[in-house]
Amino acid sequence: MQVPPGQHVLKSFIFYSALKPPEVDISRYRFKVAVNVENPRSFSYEELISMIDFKGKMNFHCVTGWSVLDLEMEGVTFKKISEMVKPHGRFAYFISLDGYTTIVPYEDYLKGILLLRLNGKPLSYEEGFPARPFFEHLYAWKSAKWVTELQFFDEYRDGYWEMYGYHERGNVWLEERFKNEEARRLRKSPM
Ligand SMILES: Nc1nc2c(c(=O)[nH]1)N[C@H]1C(S)=C(S)[C@@H](COP(=O)(O)O)O[C@H]1N2
Ligand SMILES: [Mo]
Repeated sequence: MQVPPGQHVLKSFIFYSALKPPEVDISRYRFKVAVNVENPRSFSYEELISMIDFKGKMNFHCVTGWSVLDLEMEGVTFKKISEMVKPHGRFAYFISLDGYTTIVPYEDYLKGILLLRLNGKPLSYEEGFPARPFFEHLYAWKSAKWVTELQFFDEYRDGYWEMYGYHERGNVWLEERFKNEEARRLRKSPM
């Protein structure tokens, strides 16, 4: 089965931006990985591009019920980034240039990539240029556009949508959309 339960397929993305879209100055852009790691690093866009070690087709699933299939993605595996920085923590926490945040359990984070190129081209601005994390098995709110920092923590903390009741992990096959029934009723949408 290719499409997870409760999802329908669209031909292209619906662009979302919960916060004011940020300014991106690529010459100053850094992807910083420095909290709770043995080797703090701050990568420029060029460095990230030179580190690309994944290319393949993946599917994209928004928790509101739409999916886009067979997207050709290129990026740096978080496995590789972890080998470089040597993190300590049970959760990966992402921070974007617009202030958007999200959290991913460490074992799920290790299955993902820092997405840099989509369908043969760099991400467009609307798609989150220069980079966004991507996890095929998690809902797309975990894919923070315009990401600029990755931190590690032992303690769970909410990111932007998790604060409104969306799930700590968000596995698409287990339909982990909301933390619990109360969160489902109180949910803030659209997202
Ligand atoms: N910075 C930022 N990243 C974000 C969001 C957002 O509002 N701001 N929305 C999330 C949600 S809910 C989804 S479904 C996808 C949408 O990606 P798209 O705009 O490329 O379709 O981005 C995710 N990443
Ligand atoms: Mo979404």
